[in-house]
Amino acid sequence: MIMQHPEPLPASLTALDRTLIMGVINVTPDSFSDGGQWFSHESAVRHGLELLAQGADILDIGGESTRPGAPRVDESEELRRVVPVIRELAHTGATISVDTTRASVAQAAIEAGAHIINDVSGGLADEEMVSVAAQTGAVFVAMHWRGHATVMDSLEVYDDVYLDVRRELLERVDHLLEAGVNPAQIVLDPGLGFSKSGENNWPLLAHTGDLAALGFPLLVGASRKRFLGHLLAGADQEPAAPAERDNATAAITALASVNGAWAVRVHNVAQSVDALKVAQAWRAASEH
Ligand code: PMM
Repeated sequence: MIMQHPEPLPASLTALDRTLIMGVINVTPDSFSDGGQWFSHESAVRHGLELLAQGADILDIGGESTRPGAPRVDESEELRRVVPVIRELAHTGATISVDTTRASVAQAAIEAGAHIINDVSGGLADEEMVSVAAQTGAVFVAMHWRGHATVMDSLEVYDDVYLDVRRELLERVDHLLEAGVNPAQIVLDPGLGFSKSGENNWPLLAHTGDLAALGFPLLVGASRKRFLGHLLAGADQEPAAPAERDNATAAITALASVNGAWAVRVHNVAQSVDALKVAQAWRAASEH
């Protein structure tokens, strides 16, 4: 028996008058941008509290690295990493998202207090996932995905990256609706960096407004990704290190917001809070 989440998503998360910030907590030893930093239970919880204090609206907690080439983690290890952290942070009243492609982990996370299933595979990796989404009523982030981290770099072939991603996202929507998921539960995400070469990411960002206009809230996850490292490469062509990509990430936060993104998924929450203040002031002035 799958548990229905006892509380609906807070109204502040469904109002679309401002872009929300999803702060990332990777409870992993090997994520590309912050691997190992929040691997212990205590450091993950402490980091979650810091992100909330900085202004995060949602905490996204994941136990499996999606870094290109990363090996898969056992289900029991993934559960051990994320469930206690979710339970403790959910107790503070925070809105929690679980970053997982496994139905069993999504279900356990919801039982521990999570409101949102953030499935980078959009329901493709585990055929049980769509039933968990349908039966729990949790918000479901369907990200554009073509394969696990071990193979994803070999799958970056597109005729037109925007049209192909758009079509494949709408196929996920059809599948979710057929499985009984309520359209109000669905959030879409273009999956920046997942089976996308550096240049594939920019047309997707440039089409943020069109993707947001599909009728589902749009989540944008550009934070610290490789394509930003390449953009910021110095004269020696060495990509900028992940922690040096936060200013560029904040610029994307502002631009994604003025183009209608529902939320941005970021590591550095404080910088994106400032970027969103700029975007909000800009939008407010253009409405007069
Ligand atoms: N990117 C990563 C992990 N999870 N989830 C969503 N919805 N969108 C993303 O773009 C996304 C994600 C990879 O980044 P990380 O390893 O720094 O968490």
